[in-house]
Amino acid sequence: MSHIKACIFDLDGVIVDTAVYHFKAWKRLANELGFDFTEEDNEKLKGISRTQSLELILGWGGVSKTDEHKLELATLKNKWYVEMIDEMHPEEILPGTREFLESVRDAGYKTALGSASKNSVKILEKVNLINLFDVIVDGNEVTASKPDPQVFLEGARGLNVNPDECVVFEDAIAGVEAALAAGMKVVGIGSAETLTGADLVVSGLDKVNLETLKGL
Ligand code: B16
Ligand code: MG
Repeated sequence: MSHIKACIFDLDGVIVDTAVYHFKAWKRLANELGFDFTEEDNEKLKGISRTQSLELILGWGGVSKTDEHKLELATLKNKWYVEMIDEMHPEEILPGTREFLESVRDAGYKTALGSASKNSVKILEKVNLINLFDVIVDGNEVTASKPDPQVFLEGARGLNVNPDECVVFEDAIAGVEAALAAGMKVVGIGSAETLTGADLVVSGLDKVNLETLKGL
């Protein structure tokens, strides 16, 4: 018998596909610095923080910068990224997301967001989903990025439930590792080859329902 009481959702790659906007903004930055990187490289940026992403990208370009300049570059990338997410609308919500959120809330489960992004509130407002979350924990609150479990443990704490009463929905391997380290169940969103360790892997939230939660 499942004792799940709460669902914690990653944002990018689970609720909306903002990865495409991150990619465009990072690519623009890399191009201005005189190099390029591939969509394959971009996969490695999923779920990790803005500053860690910048470090990886500068490494790929063989470019070194002072800490002050790195801050300027991250700020510039975020400005371009925010210009794009400012144009987001509810049609960009990934299939099944609103329906699943509404059904779990109607059934009495609590809901939280557990994202590395510092822009999560803006995105949830733009796609009109903010009211479906009891608690939001994101990159503004945490001091340690995924795979550290902090973001999900803070979510459980905010919801007043135990970690083992939570299931996390996550598309990035760093996020699956964070959820497992938190002692939570994990539903991977993506491919089972990549998301090893997840209790279940599906292609999207349109493939899960209340029965899925009971089976965990
Ligand atoms: P920001 P998630 C993550 O969101 C993205 O997957 C990752 O690519 C990004 O670097 C990170 O947010 C930080 O985003 O620059 O907006 O603070 O998947 O944890 O929801
Ligand atoms: Mg993600």
